[in-house]
Amino acid sequence: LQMESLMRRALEQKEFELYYQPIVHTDSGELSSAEALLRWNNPGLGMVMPDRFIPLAEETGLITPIGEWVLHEACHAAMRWKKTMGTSIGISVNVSPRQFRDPGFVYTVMNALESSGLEPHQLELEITERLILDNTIETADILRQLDQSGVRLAVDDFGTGFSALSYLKSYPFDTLKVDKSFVQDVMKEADDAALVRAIINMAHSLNLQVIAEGVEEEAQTHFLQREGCDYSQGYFYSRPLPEDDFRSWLRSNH
Ligand code: G
Ligand code: G
Ligand code: MN
Ligand code: NA
Repeated sequence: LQMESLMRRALEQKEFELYYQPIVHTDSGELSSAEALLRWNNPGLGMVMPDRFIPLAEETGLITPIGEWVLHEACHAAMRWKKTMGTSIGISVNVSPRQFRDPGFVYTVMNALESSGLEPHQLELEITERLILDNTIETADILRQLDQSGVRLAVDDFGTGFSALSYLKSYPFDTLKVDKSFVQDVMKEADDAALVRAIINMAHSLNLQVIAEGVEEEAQTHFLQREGCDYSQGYFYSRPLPEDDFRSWLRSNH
């Protein structure tokens, strides 16, 4: 209960902050985009990680205004980088189920794009399988509206849900993010290597791009290069960073 009342005031107290984690081309290691990851700096609680407060934000409905702030902040950050560094960097934003189902969600996305000036294809929304597999008409309709606006759509944590693979055929996704639990053991477990290889091949035959998450070791990058994985993300390249540190990372990697 205390956490809930603190969260209610967190937006106006400006206690939320976005960290950014690079997503690179697997072949070259060059930056492609960044995933925005939410942090809550509360004077009493310290730095709170999203696993601890997103579930409560979902239950209370606070995820709607918080998610709106995240979308605006992320789109504006991508425009700042474009203006100061001259390079176009895509931005990925996590969307949780309750936020996605809010009647104003599509409008909120369009509004974040318009007020920042970011082009729709520079924004990728990450959605979990859990949400997709609800399989309602509303889900299909919202995904279609987002797709038609030019925004990119990614399946997050792919492989950890109850994958009814048929949704990949009927819904307008652009990207699969292979869950880190598979990537972490590709050099140790033949089964995980086989699964990652199969996911990459399946994705490519469906015209989807693949991002490997949780890449921590150089050997994993060689495996992913051999298997033709398009993009990679993980501590091997960089941890999620506050914006200033992300900019420094950008400067030293260009
Ligand atoms: O680094 P990490 O601890 O940031 O993220 C933990 C989890 O929180 C991930 O599953 C991630 O998808 C989720 N998450 C991070 N930022 C956001 C956000 O802005 N919105 C939502 N809905 N989930 C987020
Ligand atoms: O669920 P989602 O994929 O959005 O969340 C990404 C989560 O993975 C965040 O908590 C982020 O901090 C974490 N993460 C990013 N790179 C790595 C990595 O290389 N290893 C591990 N263990 N976690 C990572
Ligand atoms: Mn994600
Ligand atoms: Na993920």
